Amino acid sequence: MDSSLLHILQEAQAAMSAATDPASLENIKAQFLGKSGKVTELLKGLGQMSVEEKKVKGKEINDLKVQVEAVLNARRDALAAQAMQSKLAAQAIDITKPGRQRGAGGLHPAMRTLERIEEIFTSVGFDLADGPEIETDFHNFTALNTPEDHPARSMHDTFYVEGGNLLRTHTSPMQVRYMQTHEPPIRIIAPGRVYRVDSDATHSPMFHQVEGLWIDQGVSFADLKAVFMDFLKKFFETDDLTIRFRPSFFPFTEPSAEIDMAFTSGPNKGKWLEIAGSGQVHPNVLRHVGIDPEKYTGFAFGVGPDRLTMLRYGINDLRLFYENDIRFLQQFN
Ligand code: 2NM
Repeated sequence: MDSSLLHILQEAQAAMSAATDPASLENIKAQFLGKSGKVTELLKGLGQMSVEEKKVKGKEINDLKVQVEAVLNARRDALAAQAMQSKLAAQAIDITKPGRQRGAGGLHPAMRTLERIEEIFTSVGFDLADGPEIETDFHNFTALNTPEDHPARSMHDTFYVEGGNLLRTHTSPMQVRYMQTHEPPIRIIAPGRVYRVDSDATHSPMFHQVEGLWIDQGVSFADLKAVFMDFLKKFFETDDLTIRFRPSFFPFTEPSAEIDMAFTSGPNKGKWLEIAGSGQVHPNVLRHVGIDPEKYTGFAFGVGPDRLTMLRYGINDLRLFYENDIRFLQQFN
């Protein structure tokens, strides 16, 4: 190759290998192969040459063009490979690093207890009752034989909402609704949230209740005792417990009793714990829901599952239930 052509080729090689990005490479390409690039100008010059000269020079210039193009393509490929390399490096992941832990959620202990109680009672033939948390005065009080002047109806004890309605203070209104729409025999439990104007270290304005109800011909306190004992034994997974009834008063039952429980072995042996309220459903309650008290009797009970949860898991402060401290909650996953 003619030394001036060789010089152009070397020039092109130097310029192209100095190019560090595709845009400047394309600029350099134009300087050699563009409309008025150095190689293009040489090709244009062929027009003035004799046929003999054209043959020789034409081939040489064409060889130059092919080689400049080869240099260009090699550099293009190198720059593209470089770009891909740095893109891969930037996106590299270290597969030896530990994965991100995705904590699986779990049920709140209060809910676990509710579900446990539901499971125990439904397994012996009780149905689940449901109902609204905003209730009418009738379903929460009147139908439950609670007089107009009863202190539970006061603003100090009950959250009233617009339209004369209220936040249910117990789960009994669910049972009232169930009795209004079903004929005996009735065997239900009604779990849920209830609300009272009460807030201190041991009281939360919202807490949980589970009430049970059995109405049929000839249902008695003996049945209540059997059903409740069976429940407690299943709940605490032991036969080593005993219960006692203490006379009490509720507007919706007569007679009424508090149910205490004690373990007959273990560290808490002999300590009596108040566990539930109970009683024979008051005839006035049955009349309010259209059940004949001459034909049917029944018992009802109400337990505080939050209390049972504390006993079962050894939790000593009710406030832990509502603070949602992740360290507390994770223990129940
Ligand atoms: C308790 C204690 C005693 C009760 C009564 C009724 C109903 F609807 F049948 F009248 N439901 N729950 C009841 C009875 C609840 O909770 C401490």
